[in-house]
Amino acid sequence: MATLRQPFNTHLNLGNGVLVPEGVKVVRHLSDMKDMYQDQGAVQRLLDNGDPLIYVVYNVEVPEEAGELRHCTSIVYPGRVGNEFFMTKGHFHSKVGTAEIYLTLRGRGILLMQAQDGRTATLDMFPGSVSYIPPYWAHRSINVGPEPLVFFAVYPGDAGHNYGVIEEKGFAKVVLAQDDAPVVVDNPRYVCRRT
Ligand code: S6P
Ligand code: ZN
Repeated sequence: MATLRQPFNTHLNLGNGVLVPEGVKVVRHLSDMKDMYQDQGAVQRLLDNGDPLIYVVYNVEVPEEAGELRHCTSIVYPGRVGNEFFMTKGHFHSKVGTAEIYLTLRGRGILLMQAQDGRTATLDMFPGSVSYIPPYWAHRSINVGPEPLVFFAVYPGDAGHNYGVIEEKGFAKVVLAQDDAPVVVDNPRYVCRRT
């Protein structure tokens, strides 16, 4: 029989998303994902001016094993690279047939998803939205508002993360600011080929 582990609480600050204990913190600056943005001139200007913080993830320490439920909060800061909103890198799960739930606590976002055949979908993220990402969809969170976008996520312990496909091909859509409002448009740099 598997080892019986002790139940435990984590405190989630519903205002800013910070967990206590903090768990494993992942920090992403623009330099960690600079090739993912459209406007490389804007990327360079921001890098020259100090490499902005784009997002932070606080991961509760749970084994990455079948039967477990990994959970974490993500905080995507407000800002733009040119006219493209700050966003997460985005990924498929390594075990691609695993789902995920996002509960948004603060801010406004767009959850951009893409299936392996290139189909895309979006959901609005707002305080109280519970977004279901079914199996087989890559997912990226985009902050389209003026304050931090904060959301809590739960996913299977053995899901894993596959960043390679998105790093190589991008998403078929990008979210840009037009007169300050977010618009979802075709990505001119999308590498159109099946995974
Ligand atoms: C994990 C879940 C989120 C993201 C986080 C950062 O499966 O989808 O916790 O990891 O929002 O995004 P990314 O694409 O850099 O992992
Ligand atoms: Zn995920």
